[in-house]
Amino acid sequence: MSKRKGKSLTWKIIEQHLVDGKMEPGQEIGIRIDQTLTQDATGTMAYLHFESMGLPSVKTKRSVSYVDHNTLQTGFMNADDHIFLQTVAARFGVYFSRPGNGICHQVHLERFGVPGMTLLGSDSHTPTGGGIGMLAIGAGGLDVAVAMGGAPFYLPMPKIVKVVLKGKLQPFVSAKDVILELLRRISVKGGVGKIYEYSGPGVKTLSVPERATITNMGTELGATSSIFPSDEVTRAFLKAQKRLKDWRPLSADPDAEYDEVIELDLSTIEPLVAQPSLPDNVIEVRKLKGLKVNQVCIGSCTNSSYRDLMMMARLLKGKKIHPEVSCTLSPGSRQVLQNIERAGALRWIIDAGVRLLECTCGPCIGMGQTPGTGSISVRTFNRNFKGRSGLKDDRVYLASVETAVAAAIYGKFVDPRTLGKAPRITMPQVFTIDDGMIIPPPPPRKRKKVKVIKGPNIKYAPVKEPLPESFMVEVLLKVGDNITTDHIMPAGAKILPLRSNIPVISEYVFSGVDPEFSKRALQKGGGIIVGGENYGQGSSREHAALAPMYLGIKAVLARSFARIHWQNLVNFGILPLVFVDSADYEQLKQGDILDFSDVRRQLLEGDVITAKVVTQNRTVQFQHSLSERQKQIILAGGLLNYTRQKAIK
Ligand code: MIC
Ligand code: SF4
Repeated sequence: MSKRKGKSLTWKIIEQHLVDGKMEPGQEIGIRIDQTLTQDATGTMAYLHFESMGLPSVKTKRSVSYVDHNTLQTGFMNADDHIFLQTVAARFGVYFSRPGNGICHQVHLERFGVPGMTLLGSDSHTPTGGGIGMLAIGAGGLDVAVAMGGAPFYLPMPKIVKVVLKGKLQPFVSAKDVILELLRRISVKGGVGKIYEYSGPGVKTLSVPERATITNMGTELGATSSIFPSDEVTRAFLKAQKRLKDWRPLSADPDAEYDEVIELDLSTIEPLVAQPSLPDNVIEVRKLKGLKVNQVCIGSCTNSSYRDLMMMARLLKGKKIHPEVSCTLSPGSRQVLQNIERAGALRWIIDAGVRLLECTCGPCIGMGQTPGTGSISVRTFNRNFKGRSGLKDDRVYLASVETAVAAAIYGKFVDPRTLGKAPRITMPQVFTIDDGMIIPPPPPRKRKKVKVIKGPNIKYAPVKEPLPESFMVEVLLKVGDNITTDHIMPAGAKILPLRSNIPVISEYVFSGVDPEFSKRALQKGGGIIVGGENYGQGSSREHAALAPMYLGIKAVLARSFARIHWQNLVNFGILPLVFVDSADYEQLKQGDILDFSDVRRQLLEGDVITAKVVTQNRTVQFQHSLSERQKQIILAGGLLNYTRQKAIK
């Protein structure tokens, strides 16, 4: 640690929050968490976990519960979740942002985020907070519950990458294109185990919402987080939010050392788009010129800030949406909507023929607006994983607001630079602020009296047995590279309402890949899954570990894992193992039987676990990178058991 000369901003924040471990890349560290956020789809489980810890109140500086993912209310389940979340928040001292108030990341940035603080959120796009200089990290609901209880959050010390921004973006090129350019270079798995820290003269040319677009989509690089310094631009943003007292200047030392350095000249970036069906499948918009577009969706936590919707409105002023395009808008927050309305810009959007949706995630998580068969959808979102839109063979392109609006007007891909003079968007000196849809918790002495209301759909998480000495299991499914949590545990209008009910939601595990999977798992009394590279990328949903655990999955054997999912597997007692020889991945097939004997001892003694493939009469070796603490979690059958055992001791 002391070998470093100057310190990066990330280093400084981690150092100030360090409670356990050494800050050496890859080593497990524990950090104190100042703030937490949850959203409804992961929050119900998180608060059930918290409730089972028996604490009277959260111990963080600030915890906020948002309802933004599932607001369709097609059945009673959804409304039941909302009332549970509202009452449980009041009971335990959590702020509650009501359905319709906006997407968690956008609202948190506006109303709660504080530069230099740590934020842990049960949503993978929590790094949006890095746009104002927070160290903001996504995790599973159980990790967030533990942090709400005041315990540290454990993670491998990331490598810190300096991204030096030079120059200035050209007209019609925006922050979305910056992160798409990085995705093109680094890929959806290139950022695993890293934090991207932005610096250089280009930083000051970007507004807070633009910075937040970049840190938000750093998640698509697989990164642990992304962060910008807190400077005069941050100050102006917080001042306009009437939160000047929360501002403090933060930056890296001039001679700070980094593990890697990347340079990006903003002036050379052109309008880009991610083609189906991964965010790193990036190409220049001009190369798609003329390709017919049927649907355009503007919104999501990536691109629905004041800056983005003012840009949308200005580009649409006096124009009409193409008659063969369905164009929707889901504003990032009620504050954004109120402010574009006050600025007179909402009417240009309405006049153009845009379909107005709620201030929620909406189509981004498959809650409506499923595209038609064979059609092309252009979205300002951050993920275009196959099937996420609700259509199995969807063709979803990710683009900036500028590119998406151009497509909405012309009904086809058009390089936005051909649209004429680019509007210049300036941020308001003071936003219209109305926190009427944020309910603060009652004072501590009144909290005990709050009755937590739980409808019939709300069920506690099942708990696993400790890891047995030995087990013999069948490969229930073999999948390829870049399997997302949307493959493992799909979301969308049908399945999201089941997030508080593990026995029922587990029927849908891998349903889009192999509809027989969950039935087979139950019939066989469990088994294992074989995966390729970057297994479990995408969402933080712990249901992608919890539901397989319920089905009896004992281990996942993969070529590599995405960070949050790996951590969720450990939390729920599923062994995440990596092939020592990747040729073994090729040879294993569905139906093979593996004998893991003496696995508890093997786990304790080293980093390698050997199993016998009974059906092929040979052995295979796997590596794990579990810390001593994580080994104990796996042995205990998951973090809940481990925490209980520790408490008893
Ligand atoms: C997503 O974008 O996939 C989600 C829905 O926001 C998830 C959280 C969830 O599955 O509830 C995420 O990004 O973590
Ligand atoms: Fe919501 Fe989409 Fe953002 Fe996830 S990525 S939090 S679903 S808007």
